Amino acid sequence: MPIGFELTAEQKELQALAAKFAKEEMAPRAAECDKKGLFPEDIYRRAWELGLMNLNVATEYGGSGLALLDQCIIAEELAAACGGMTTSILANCLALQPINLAGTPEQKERILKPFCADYHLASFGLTEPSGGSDAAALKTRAEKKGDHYVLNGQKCFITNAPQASLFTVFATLDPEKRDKGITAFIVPRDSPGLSIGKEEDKMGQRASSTATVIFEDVKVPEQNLLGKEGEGFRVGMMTLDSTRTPIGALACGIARAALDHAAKYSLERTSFGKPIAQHQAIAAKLANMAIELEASRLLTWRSAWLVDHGHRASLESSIAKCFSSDAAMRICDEAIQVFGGYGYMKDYPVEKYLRDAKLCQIYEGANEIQRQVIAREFLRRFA
Ligand code: COS
Repeated sequence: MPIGFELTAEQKELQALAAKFAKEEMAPRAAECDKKGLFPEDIYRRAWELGLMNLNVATEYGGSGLALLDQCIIAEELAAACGGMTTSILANCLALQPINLAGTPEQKERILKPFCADYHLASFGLTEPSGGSDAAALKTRAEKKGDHYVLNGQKCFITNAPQASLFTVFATLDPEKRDKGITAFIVPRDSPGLSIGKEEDKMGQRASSTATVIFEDVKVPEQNLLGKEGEGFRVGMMTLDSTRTPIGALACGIARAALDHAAKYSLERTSFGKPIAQHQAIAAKLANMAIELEASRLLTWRSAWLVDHGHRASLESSIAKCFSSDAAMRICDEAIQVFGGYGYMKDYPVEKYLRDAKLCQIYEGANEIQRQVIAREFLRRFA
């Protein structure tokens, strides 16, 4: 198949739909939600109504059934309006991907169908207070007791946890076995013993909610085991292989918004008798920002293309996520610099972009972990 960069008519339609929703409904609320740490549930419900929420769930189960490239196109448009809202909208894709990958047809019918038929949020429970990077060392315990499992432990920094009605949870049947003991479960919010702990007060992405989830003797019926016992780590890693790429796209959206604002400002603001865009120092900054954004988008789209064409893309998804989020930080930083003192003030949106972009370097695997994955995958070629 030839390589091409022309979007199809359907992709252009999706892009236009996401851009319109982002511009007309998300953007006007972004500053207030950021300032007050509000969770705009009406916006998330509207995203669901428009088919912009359960993007990766097959249409037969009520999702949008979109390819990863389509998801990336949407993620960039939404994130150009608000990174935090986009994280909350995309969190369902992360939480539901383990079910897409390892769920039986019966589980998909029973769980995904009613979930997607109405507005619901789901959360992905992997990270724990003792650490998120060494995922194989997680401590949440699962014990088999007759026809069910009992979960005990805590998950932290869980996106949308306070509002979620469904959790995909990773727990260990035997910590000695590290990754081979980890097992994935589907856990409804109303399971006795499941409670939501402290909600975090974050630096950025404040329109999304983040909280601890506590499991105290939570009974999970056998029917909610995802895949087989001991397969959870692989399911988790395969999930992240496809969900890290849209984080690259989310970072592109934030960076694009920062660059657009900086470019417009540089044409309006004058110093030494001309627009600052005509000073080489500023023009070079804008050029570097544009170069980095273009490279980020290309890496993201290529990674998505690989996944859509059935290739394992652990290397490429880590590269896309890592490069795009690092680039977004540099682009947002330079956008503030172009604005000078005004960029540091909350009257302009660029300081928010920097705070929002920061999280992209941390969640879905810190960039230090991405570099570890990249080095390992790359070195494998020489072993
Ligand atoms: N796809 C399929 N299988 C994978 C895989 C992938 N992407 N990554 C690892 N595996 C398999 C390995 O092949 C290995 O299986 P075998 O023993 O049968 O060969 C097994 O899983 C263990 O893998 P590995 O030895 O690489 O595990 P490590 O403990 O060294 O951990 C990292 C690897 C660091 C990559 C993992 O812990 C990680 O990604 N951590 C970050 C977690 C994260 O992103 N958290 C954020 C949560 S969402 S906000």
